Amino acid sequence: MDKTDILYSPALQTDSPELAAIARKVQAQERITDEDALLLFEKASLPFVGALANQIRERKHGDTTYFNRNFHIEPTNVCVYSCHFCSYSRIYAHRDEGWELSIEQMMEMVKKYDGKPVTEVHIVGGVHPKMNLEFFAELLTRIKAHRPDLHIKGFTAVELDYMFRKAKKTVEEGMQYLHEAGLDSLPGGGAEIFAPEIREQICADKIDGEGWLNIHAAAHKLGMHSNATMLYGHIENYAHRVHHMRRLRETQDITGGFNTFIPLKFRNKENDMSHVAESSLIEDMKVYAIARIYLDNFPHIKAYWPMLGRQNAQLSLSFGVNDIDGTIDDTTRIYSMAGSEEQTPAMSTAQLVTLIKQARRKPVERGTLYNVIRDYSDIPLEEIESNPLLN
Ligand code: V47
Ligand code: SF4
Repeated sequence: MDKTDILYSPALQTDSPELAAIARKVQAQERITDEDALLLFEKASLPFVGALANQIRERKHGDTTYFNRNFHIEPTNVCVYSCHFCSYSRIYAHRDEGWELSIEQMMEMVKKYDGKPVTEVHIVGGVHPKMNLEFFAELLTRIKAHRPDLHIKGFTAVELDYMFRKAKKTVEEGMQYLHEAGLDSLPGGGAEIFAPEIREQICADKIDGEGWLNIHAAAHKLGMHSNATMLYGHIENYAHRVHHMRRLRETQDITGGFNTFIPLKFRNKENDMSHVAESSLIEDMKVYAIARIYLDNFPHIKAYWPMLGRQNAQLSLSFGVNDIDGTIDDTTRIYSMAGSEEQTPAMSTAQLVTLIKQARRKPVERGTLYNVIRDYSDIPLEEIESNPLLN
């Protein structure tokens, strides 16, 4: 082998034969096992996993880093569930602290973006006992009638499970109904950690891990795509993280419908788990890198910058990440309430493009399904800033 091969790089030098074997597997584009992933969490250094993840990212995407232009609608923060990590929901009994938007109010939000070059609306919120399947189907129909080109990515499996059960529909029937009303794809929320022993302690009353996977598989069967998240850095251990990713990888082998994996760092402000310390930046970067190495059948790994902060999101591009979500304005409250770096998350296209270019990557605006909308590499910053269709 040529001495310039990545296997000879200082980052990959190790005394551990097991780690060296994992590096060779990655080099040979072979799938790593659960034991390998566990070993990476336990024993590998950050440079080691970073070098491997970076190689995979480069192989899959070259220098392209994706972002999209979207806006969020959060119909309510009232929720029948009581996940201990959640800083966002207000239980139904305390409705006065919560908000509930009417269809008219949500349509006003959609209309605010008339003429603006957003391609996606992301709809996600608490599980309100009165906002039922018909209510959301009407919302979807109204949005599509107003703006047919807007991709609607909406509702976590947690919200869908509640809606379908209340409407006495099977998962397949409920999904078909919403899809026909205009739902295009599903976001990745609600996955948390699939392992029952952890789920019981952090979010006992909502849909379990297998139910979550089942809802996504049903969407995939209809030709819809979806994302997957993992809430990490609280009371789970490495084996729980590997189990979570294994169930995703197995499901993806069957359906092929997942687009993106989004690790979500647990933030500890103003929730029942405030006593749990947050993970270190080194741990965060290891999670991105190991996810990139293990999830060989997931096309994309996304860093959700409002949660991680823009500085660390930029750093994550060196640890396997090839997508940094979008130009969110002030329409999302979930993260600022949980103590994320970004109290009022908002970034213009020019700012996102700058962030990606500083990392020496190619900024590409994508649609929800990773169709290329525009390559920003050669567009001067002044032109982006002065053209409302670009910024
Ligand atoms: O499922 C709640 C998480 C998720 C906290 O698919 C918390 O493109 C950290 O899934 N600390 C919802 N995380 C958000 C979500 C998402 C976000 C952006 C893009 C996409 C996508 C999906 O937020 C919940 C939960 O895991 N969350 N509280 C907290 N204290
Ligand atoms: Fe409700 Fe979602 Fe918060 Fe859980 S994480 S309490 S389901 S809003």
